[in-house]
Amino acid sequence: MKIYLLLFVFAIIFIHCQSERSIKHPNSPPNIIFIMTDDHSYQTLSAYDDRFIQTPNLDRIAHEGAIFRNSFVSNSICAPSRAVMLTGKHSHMNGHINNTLTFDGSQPTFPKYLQKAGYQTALIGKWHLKSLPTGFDHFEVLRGQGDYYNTPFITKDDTIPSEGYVTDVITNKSLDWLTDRDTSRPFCLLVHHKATHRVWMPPLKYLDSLENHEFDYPETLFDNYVGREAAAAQKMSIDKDMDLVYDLKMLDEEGEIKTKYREMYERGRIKNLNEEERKIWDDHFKPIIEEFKQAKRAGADLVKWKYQRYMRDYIRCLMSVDDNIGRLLDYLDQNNLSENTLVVYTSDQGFYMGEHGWFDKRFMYEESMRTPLLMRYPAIIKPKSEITELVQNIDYAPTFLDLAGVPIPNDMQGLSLVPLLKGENSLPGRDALYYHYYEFPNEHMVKRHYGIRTDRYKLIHFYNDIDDWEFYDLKEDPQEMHNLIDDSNYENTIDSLKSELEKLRIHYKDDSDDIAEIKK
Ligand code: SGN
Ligand code: CA
Repeated sequence: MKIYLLLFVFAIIFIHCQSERSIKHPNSPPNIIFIMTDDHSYQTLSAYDDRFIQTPNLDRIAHEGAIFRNSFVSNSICAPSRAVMLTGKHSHMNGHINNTLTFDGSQPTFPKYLQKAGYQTALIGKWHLKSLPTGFDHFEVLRGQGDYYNTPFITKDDTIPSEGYVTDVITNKSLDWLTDRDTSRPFCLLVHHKATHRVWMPPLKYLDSLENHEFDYPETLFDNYVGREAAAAQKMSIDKDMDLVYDLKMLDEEGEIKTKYREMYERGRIKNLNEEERKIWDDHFKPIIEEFKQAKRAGADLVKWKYQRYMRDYIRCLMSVDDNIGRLLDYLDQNNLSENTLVVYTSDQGFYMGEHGWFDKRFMYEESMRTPLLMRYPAIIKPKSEITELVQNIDYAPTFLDLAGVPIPNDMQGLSLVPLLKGENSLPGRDALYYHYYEFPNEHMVKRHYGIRTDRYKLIHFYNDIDDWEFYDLKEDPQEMHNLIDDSNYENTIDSLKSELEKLRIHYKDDSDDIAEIKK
């Protein structure tokens, strides 16, 4: 009897140690699922802001893990942001400063380091870096921006067609890869969605959703850009640059609504819909087009109408993103993978939902410099963790390597966020963020600029064809409407920020010629 009792006690101790180990000190490196959307604003993720949409599945990642309240990018544009995440280095160091370049895939990236450490690596979805992906055992990527419907995928050997709505297809492919993987090794899977990129083509099943819903207007929808020269010069306004046909789908049969991008929408964007899909699409938009033609809106009325249409399509795309993230999370639960998998959710940058009258991104202003960031990894992250330190997309690569037990290379410029995930509330070596945007002249005409953001202030220098400084006190002016660069009350603060900015440029080794030129 005694021996049975002893065995029972040992068994209890053994089970306890095992569960301790698998929860607190996992003895195998975690799997990583890195989900990224394109142009998803934190304003439309309900864990951040629930004015516009409920995103229960995304919120689940935040509730079961951590939400980063101050998460930013270093260059708010797609391909550069992706290059930063892959390399852990600012744009000037990895060379991919704008969307027009071809990524140098021979350089080290986190998937390559993980691969060397024994991880299986895969990438499904948007890539946008032009050269073929390197560092992945498996990839299926969209051509350039890809399309919303029936879009082809590039694989190692071929280009293959797909059927259906892109967010569903990317998720299906991701689940297939997870199912077929080698279960004896850890994995790192990048699920990179096309949604919610322009031109915001919703899935058919959500076409009618929210049709009668009126979204609240942002306070700055009719911004006049006083004191902000670069903001006044952009071409990304809902009023002037959002195309009625291309962006808002007002393609009338009679051809009376003539716009700059009518052809591009007709022969480009909706060309991929099959006959059946096209019928549902047209049936939905026809009455809206008729009403629009009858109403003859103009001025502020028209801007408001455009805003509502834009929001509806954008949110509908997002509803499908949220559903599909739910499918992925359910798969992890059903396959016993949730405990030992780091799930990361982010976007390649933020987006304007009508703030300052805009769509698109690029500027160092809050809506586009910020990006959503959620992480779940039950082994070390307590549920409902709120992380308020300043973090940036340069930090993802070192974080993944750190969690995988791979030494962080000295030339990576980001910091591991693991201490924050474990509940520490400071990130040594991080007092401020550095930002640098280069894509000018180009679509949307956002001028080149670089700057510094602390937890309270922001200083921006627009250069190249202008030389204009902007300074914001984010506590007093969170919407960045008042450029206080000439306000004598802030003279000392601005001076010290200028010198901090210089230090950051030296620290991150950014001595780009353009900046030097304008400073002479
Ligand atoms: C396309 C879009 C732009 C967008 C860029 C960059 N035009 O060129 O509106 O700013 O992508 O977006 S579109 O007519 O092709 O939709 S990014 O997210 O890829 O950087
Ligand atoms: Ca983007």
